[in-house]
Amino acid sequence: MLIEVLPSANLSVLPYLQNKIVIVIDVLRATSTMVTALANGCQAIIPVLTPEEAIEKRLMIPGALLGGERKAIKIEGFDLGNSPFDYVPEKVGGKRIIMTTTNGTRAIRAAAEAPHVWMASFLNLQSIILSLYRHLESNRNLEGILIICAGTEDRFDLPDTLCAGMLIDQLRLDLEVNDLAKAAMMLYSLAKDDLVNVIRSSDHARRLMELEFDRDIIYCCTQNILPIVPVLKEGEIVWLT
Ligand code: 3SL
Ligand code: MG
Repeated sequence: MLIEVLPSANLSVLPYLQNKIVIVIDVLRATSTMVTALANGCQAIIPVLTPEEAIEKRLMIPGALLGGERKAIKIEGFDLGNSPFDYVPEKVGGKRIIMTTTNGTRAIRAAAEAPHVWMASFLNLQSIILSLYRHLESNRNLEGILIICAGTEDRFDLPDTLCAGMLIDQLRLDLEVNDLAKAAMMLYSLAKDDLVNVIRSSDHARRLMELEFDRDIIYCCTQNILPIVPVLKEGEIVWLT
């Protein structure tokens, strides 16, 4: 099985999508927050590119909440930011959320043409792995797995790459990997015994700590606590069934 990792997402991912299962990772914080929202009873998340698109979409979905960030801060007039702690059951239970973030939702939208798009984070990695085994078994036409790290504004992002490395490290499949997949595994094996501190030292985590989002980082580094695989289905992110 071919497994490739891309360092960031924009429309340049398009040539890689055919016959692939795509896994989008934005550890800090979009995919971690999405998994949390679904675990807390949110009905669906609709990823959009801009705050304006979000506001326009809400006109067609009465009762939907607006969520997301720019420069890590909640967008003015939105109901929720991009902290997983915003997405508590009392706020998101039974709701659809229209969400826009700087990197995560952009990566998901860039991947939308792929036949299968899933969202991963440390929180749900074990469920991703178990679902991959089942899915590959029943979809023999798939040619490989493409992991798209959301990256940070088109640049390499250490937390996303470490999560990709852990995913590949724990996949018990006969794998052919690209160079970044190899590098991700190497980085993960160097960092795994001190993962939280390595992630706290990354560029984006330092920025989040300046904004007092330290507990978000610790939460987003927690492994395998949410048994959920979010999947993009007709433009909405829902549980894989
Ligand atoms: O870029 C994104 O999608 C965000 O998750 C970034 S932040 O952690 O909210 O700054
Ligand atoms: Mg990120």
